[in-house]
Amino acid sequence: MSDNSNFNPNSIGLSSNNIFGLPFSKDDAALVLLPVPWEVTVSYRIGTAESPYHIFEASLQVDLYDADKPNAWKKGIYMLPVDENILAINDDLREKAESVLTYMVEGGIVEEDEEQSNLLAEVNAGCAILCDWVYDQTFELLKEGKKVGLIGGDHSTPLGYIQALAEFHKDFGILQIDAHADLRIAYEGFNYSHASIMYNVLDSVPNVSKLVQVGIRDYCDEELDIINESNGRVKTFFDKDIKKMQYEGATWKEICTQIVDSLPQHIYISFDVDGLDPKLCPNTGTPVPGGFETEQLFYLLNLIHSSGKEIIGFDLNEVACGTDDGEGIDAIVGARVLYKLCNFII
Ligand SMILES: [Mn+2]
Repeated sequence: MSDNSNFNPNSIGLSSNNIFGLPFSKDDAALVLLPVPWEVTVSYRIGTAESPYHIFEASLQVDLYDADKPNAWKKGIYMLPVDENILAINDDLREKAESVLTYMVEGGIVEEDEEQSNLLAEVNAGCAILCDWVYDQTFELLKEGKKVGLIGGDHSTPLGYIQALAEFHKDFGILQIDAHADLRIAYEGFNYSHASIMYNVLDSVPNVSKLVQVGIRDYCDEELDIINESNGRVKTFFDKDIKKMQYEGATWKEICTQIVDSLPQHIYISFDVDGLDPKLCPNTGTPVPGGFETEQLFYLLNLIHSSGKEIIGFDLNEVACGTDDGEGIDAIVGARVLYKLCNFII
């Protein structure tokens, strides 16, 4: 156990400490954060693999006092070091995926080209290995009795974590904050695409009895069919419909109550930062106009908490900075969203 008797929560966040400047070790933290520096299948703009570094940096500026959960941090939050080996595999596979994407964008048919087919197969195999790695890492932490948060990386990263949670929970729901439905089947040929995460979850984790999507404003016909044919397993609060309810006089409390009522007792939160208004995440991979203010979603988290339902895990994904030094609003917003998620899970 680390000796935290000299820690002053009112003073500057020390970079020699861990995330949010907190002095905990892995052993004495109730919540462990797993960084997954991965963006192999990103389809538009890169940068999110670096976000664990940038969020860590920005987290040192977050004041520890959280009016919603003033003492939560005292239970201990600890972020594991970024695994450099995973980052190196990401860099290698990212180049290969880019070759396949360029070939496709130029009109090539991957299946008809041996070199591109081999590259695609290699990318898919590497993404399967990443999924297994995330499963192993998070399974071990859950077995130790830790709460776990995952920091992406792109939105493909939490699949292994959600599969590991299913070993501990017979029935749980996912609250997905996102601009995108992410229900595509093997988007662009990538089995583990960021745009396929929720399809893969529904397909491989029967324990997920409900997927509640909030803020969705970019989706295709195929995804709409999956929602409509899900027999209620998927409930989507489209951004357009939320705004319409508000324009016609519904309060945010009424809308959030509908969202919370749609969720089962145990809830996993998959927070894609692009669910927010893009002014708050201008460098994310696939920004879409519309979305939410942070405070609106913090209100939703408060309502979940006061409903007596339990948040059993979360991921924060698709934060990207656009600059090597991580300056700008993206990491600042990412760190604050992360802190709020941390405080509501412990
Ligand atoms: Mn998204």
